[in-house]
Amino acid sequence: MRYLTAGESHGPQLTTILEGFPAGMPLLAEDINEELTRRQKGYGRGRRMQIEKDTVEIVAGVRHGYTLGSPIALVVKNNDWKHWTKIMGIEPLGQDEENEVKRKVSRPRPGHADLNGAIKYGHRDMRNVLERSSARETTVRVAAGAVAKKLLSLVGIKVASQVVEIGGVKARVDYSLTLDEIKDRTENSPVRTTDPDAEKRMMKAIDDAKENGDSIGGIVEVIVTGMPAGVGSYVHYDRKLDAKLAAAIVSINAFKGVEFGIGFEAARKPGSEVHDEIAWEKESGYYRKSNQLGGFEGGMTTGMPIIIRGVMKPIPTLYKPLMSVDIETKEPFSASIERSDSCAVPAAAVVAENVVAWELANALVDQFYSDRFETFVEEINKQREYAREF
Ligand code: EPS
Repeated sequence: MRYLTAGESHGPQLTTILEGFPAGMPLLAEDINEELTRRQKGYGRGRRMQIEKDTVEIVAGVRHGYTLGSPIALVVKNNDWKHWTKIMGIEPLGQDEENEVKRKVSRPRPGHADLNGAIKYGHRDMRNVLERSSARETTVRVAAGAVAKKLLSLVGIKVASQVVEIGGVKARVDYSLTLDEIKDRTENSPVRTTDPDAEKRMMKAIDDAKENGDSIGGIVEVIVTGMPAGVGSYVHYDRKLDAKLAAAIVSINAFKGVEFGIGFEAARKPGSEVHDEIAWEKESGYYRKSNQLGGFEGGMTTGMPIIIRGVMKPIPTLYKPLMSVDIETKEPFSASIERSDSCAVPAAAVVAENVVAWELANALVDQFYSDRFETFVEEINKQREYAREF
């Protein structure tokens, strides 16, 4: 499967086209809207989220509630567009209009794509860069992921996430919680954590950052249960599923690193304390006695829960100015902005869930391909049976 997205942050709409879903899969706009709403929540977002009420329009590939096997096209309108029709207009500007267009950006923000993007594409107005590099784009990545998540749910695969750290405040992560318990707790937490004590301290850290005109980052964890064993491959670098997931996580705006299971902690432990012992029982087949490797060995799923963590740096658009250089005058200046999020880690957890869902659905469709959804499901169930008895 593949998908592309298009759209500028303050342009008329965001668009995505998804290709490769089998025909006959049930799909409703509300499956997607649920994820879009989840992404918009979260303590620490700025004023833009009060303007947008993201809802999807399915404009191709679905008829009477089922996928057709043709490309699926999704559109999310930007409510903020009405304030930007002149600045972000599609048509060429008249001679006298050029000076009128405000919000030309010649001052790159440290940590953003602004300066490098301007150098690469030759944009003297860095708005041409920031409009597309904005994390607004994650809206349609979530929409695409929501369709993938629907596919996963129909074959018994569940995806959840939790925020495990914000601005240096660590949550106590309880691995005895079921996936449904994690979902319940995080849906009711403004910072999407399962630890009520850390929740208060995380919110305080966000308040402090906001008061200081600063921003803070954090760590999100995605947990997936129900993936059959043996998905992905060890035979080539570009078929390793954990590698694809790592790329998907780091491709989310502001994400800088990724870990599976105990992750970087593996560097500090001997092999006997890292690797998960293998066992078998009649009911469930092979399993691991622990899950330190987070569901992957050799680029393939083990059938154990997948556990991935991603680290998000603090958002670089700061009220507190950092020094930079104006590209017109080459003079130093201290950057100031009009609006920003002080923390988007809770929203990023939802984005992470959905980009992970895409990669997993993609891997399943790759491996158990059928043009018809019904036979695709049968193939996956056969694989589960086969792996159990193997
Ligand atoms: C973003 C800047 C802010 C965020 C935006 C991402 O937007 P604006 O410049 O309009 O204030 O609100 O996030 C979203 C709009 C969103 O939907 O998540 C940026 O520069 O990355």
